[in-house]
Amino acid sequence: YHNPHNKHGRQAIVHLFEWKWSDIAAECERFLAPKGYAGVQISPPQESILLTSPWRPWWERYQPISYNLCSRSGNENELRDMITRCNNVGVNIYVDAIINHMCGAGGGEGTHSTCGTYFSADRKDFPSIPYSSFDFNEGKCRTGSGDIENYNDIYQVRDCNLVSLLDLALEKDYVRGKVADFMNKLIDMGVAGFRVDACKHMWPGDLNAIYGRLHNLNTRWFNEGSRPFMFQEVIDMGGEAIKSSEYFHLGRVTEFKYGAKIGGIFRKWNGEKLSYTKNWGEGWGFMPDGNALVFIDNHDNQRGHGGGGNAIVTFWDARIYKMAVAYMLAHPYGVARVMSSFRWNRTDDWQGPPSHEDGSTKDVLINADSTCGDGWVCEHRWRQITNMATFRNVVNGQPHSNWWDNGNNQVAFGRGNRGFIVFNNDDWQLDVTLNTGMPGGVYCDVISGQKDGGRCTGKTINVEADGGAHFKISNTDEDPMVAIHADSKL
Ligand code: LM2
Ligand code: CA
Repeated sequence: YHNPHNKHGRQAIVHLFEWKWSDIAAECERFLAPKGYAGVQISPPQESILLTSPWRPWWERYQPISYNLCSRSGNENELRDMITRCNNVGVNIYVDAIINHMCGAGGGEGTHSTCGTYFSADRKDFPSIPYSSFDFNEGKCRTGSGDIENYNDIYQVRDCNLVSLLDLALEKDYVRGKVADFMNKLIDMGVAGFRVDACKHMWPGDLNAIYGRLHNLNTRWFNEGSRPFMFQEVIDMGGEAIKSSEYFHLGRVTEFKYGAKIGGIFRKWNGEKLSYTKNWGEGWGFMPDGNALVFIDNHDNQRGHGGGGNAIVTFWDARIYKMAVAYMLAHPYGVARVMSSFRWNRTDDWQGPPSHEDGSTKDVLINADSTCGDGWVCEHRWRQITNMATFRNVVNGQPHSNWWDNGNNQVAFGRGNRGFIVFNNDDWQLDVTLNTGMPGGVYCDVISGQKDGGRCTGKTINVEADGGAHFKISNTDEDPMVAIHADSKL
């Protein structure tokens, strides 16, 4: 459950938040495979409630109505086509699975769902699965409101409603069976694993029972006996009764401390300095490397939901964001996930994806310069980020090496003899000769440009025969960092 089953030595996962299946299929073929992204986290594919006040929020997809594969991103045929096409070019698909709950208690009744399936939140009746009131935790929850009121009480957190979302009784064999059927259908279609939503709110024992019922991955694309990759969303910033370590044996776990800490460091808040990251990773009290799924921001905390607070950096802070993502992709700790967002009006944290008048999601527009338009940000296509995803592939398996810092916010480190990166987040120039550990030669900096048919479109770096190289990075550069790797050698 801990292995992402990456193909062709590819390493980074990208979350194509709210993208339609047809756009993801095209992106796998035209961009992700050629650029070397390993996989895609997709938005929840099951049918969800359809909300109109506020208008079609992104979070309606976190309120399931049925397990029909019919969502705002497309129908079952489109989903199947996308999974097939992505797998055919070696890009894995990971499904965001909402199995803790159904829609909110106040969701009403009727056919206001993404494919028109009838449900009644009032009677806890979801006939297309079917779930009835017996399949929910109401009887078990001991709070007055029926909602989670105290995060220090593990029984409330797991048996009461999270923000009123109807909480499933996952200890019931029947419910486990329905959840496993839903996930197995996706596995049989060819997905490589799941981002499991809201794991803090589910008992590890229940998850263990459900995972145990899952099929092996489809042998059309994966080795015989491959178990699905599970990465479990547990927001553990420390200080709560439930710890991410309770989920380690079940799969990987989202390391929320990573983005919160790195945001504070690049913002230079509270005296934080980049030089303090010499022992980044477990040395910072993060979970064991083999358990961690890391990211700079996610779809929740980029807009103030979930964990992390306002230290989190996002595409809105583009300059330090690119540095933070580059740091993550250069560093060996964890399985890394890159965020790919849509723009929203920042006072409206609920706003859904770019859409037409009728609420249908817009296609992702690709501009001539390969950036995106129509409200799609496509951070994963930003040159600096794409090229660092390649860097991660090139240095895979190499140790963190040749660390240097100036005691402040200028640092550098390498990955064995395969890559080297230098950051200047101080308010003055960086001008220093460093041991890169790389073979001598002329390298192309993959931040300011890249190798393009034997030529370099950005800065070039001369590495001497002894591995030494001189770096000069102005604090006013568009991107105050330089990165070179074995495949950027001219
Ligand atoms: C998650 N992880 O544990 C997701 O990453 C997160 O995006 C989900 O919350 C949450 N769990 C439940 O799956 C989002 C969003 C909430 C939203 C819920 C349900 O962050 O704001 O709650 O989805 O759509 C909304 C309203 C809330 C209301 C609830 C039910 O914001 O006020 O509660 O719907 O109607 C009365
Ligand atoms: Ca629960």
